Amino acid sequence: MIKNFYITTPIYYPSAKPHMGHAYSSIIADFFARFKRIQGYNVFFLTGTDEHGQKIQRAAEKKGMDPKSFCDEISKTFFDLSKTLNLSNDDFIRTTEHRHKKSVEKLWDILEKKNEIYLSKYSGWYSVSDEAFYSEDEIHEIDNIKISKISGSKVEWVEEESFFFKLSQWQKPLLKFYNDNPNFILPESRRNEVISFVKSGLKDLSISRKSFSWGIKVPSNKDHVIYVWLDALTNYLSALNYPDTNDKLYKSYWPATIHLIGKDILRFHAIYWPAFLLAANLPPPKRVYGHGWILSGDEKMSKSKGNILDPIEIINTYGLDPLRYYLLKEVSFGNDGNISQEKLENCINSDLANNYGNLCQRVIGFIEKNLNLNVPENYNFIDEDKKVLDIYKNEFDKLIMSIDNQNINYYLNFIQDQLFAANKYFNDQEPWKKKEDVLRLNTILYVSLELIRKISIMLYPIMPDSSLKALKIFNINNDKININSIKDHETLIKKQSINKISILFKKIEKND
Ligand code: ME8
Repeated sequence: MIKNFYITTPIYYPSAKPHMGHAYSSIIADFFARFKRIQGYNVFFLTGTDEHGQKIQRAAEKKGMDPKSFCDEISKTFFDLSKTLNLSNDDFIRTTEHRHKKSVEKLWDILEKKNEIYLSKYSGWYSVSDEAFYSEDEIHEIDNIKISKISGSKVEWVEEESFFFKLSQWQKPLLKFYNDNPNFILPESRRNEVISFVKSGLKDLSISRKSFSWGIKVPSNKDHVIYVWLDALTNYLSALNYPDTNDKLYKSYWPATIHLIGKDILRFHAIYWPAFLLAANLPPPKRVYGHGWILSGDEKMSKSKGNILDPIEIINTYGLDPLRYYLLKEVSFGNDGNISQEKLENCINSDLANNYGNLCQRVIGFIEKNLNLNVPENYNFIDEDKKVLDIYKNEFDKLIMSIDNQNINYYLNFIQDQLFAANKYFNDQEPWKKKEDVLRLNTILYVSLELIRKISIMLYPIMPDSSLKALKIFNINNDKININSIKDHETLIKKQSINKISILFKKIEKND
């Protein structure tokens, strides 16, 4: 069985510095990438920045900078954020790179040769903020300003010569593709939205602009720049060294396993992208998952709305791993989610400091005092022990399936339940009262150690640093983490020494 897994985030516009919404998509993608790695897959995880188009050109002009220097500056803040978030991405692509230009030009060339492109004139509405064309019925007027009903952003009238992609011809093949690949668009509600949009009819798509210059030139007509979405979507191929389809990366990882995106850019990924690829005779990605929005109050958190929670500030105050855990747990994945500093603090205190941190401290502290930091030398599991240990084996297939269906909340609920169960086990078994019964005492401690090991492995994709700190107890490092090993509960070698653990999460003092 081929065990390759290719996951991507959207490539972000470096029009302003990153915010929590960007951090959210990236952290989720990192979670899946890390999980699949510890499941033994070869993983390629891609993120980057989308640097061409009118939106960026205007943002640069506003700052009085040339677009390339402007992109260099802001793309770096996204690159730096990828480090701050501890992303395990294998590449960071910028669409101003030569390797990307080559790839876009080739794709254009193929589409042109296959007669999928023609020259005509575009007249209609365009949102620079979304870099999207909207039809008359997708527009309304508020206070004399024309606004997209879909995104709420301002639109302007565009009339210019343009190349078109024959999208209308792809309506039927796309519907067939959705039908043959029922899990191509997830969650299901988004799939239904897309299908009904496609069923309502597709118009040919304008894929070049003439009135500005910041972009990749159409190879056969240098007066035009390629529409930024055709340019941007191709990043998923450029990073695999397309057009060299014999390249090892391309061969191993295309078609992508999953493009993880926000629901705002579903149309581009679920309609235009597979249409371009089918037209170029390339296989479309296997899945596009459109997650919900991080809200601030009732509104989408966004640069243009100015209601941004700065991930860097939050990380400086609370640390990275708590933020990663909180975002994954708090938002019902696929839906919109409201986050707040107060709920983050409660989550740190209850789940992380009280449940996980405390379990590690208590068990290791007890073993330090009573067994001189050694794995017990004998044990004999009774039913109560097997009950807390076996659940990992019994639930394992469901856990893997939950990940493969992007059911993050199932996975997190399981961890929360098992943290609770492990603490309860240690309390109920009262090892401090069993000092006379050495076999029972040893068994309780052995089980507790195994539970810490299992839970810490499960937490690795969510909180890599904290998990590794905990796994140091057992000298398990990055390369040795294997999710399959949570099924096992006799992995610890008797009498082997274990390491102490420092405080994992500090409790937040609350005034009320
Ligand atoms: O759309 N909640 O870039 P972008 C959750 N360059 N996720 C959010 C979010 C929020 N409030 N705000 C942004 C673009 N995101 C294009 C993409 S891909 C070929 C080109 C996340 O900088 C979410 O993933 O506007 C959303 O789809 C993406 O950032 C948009 O980032």
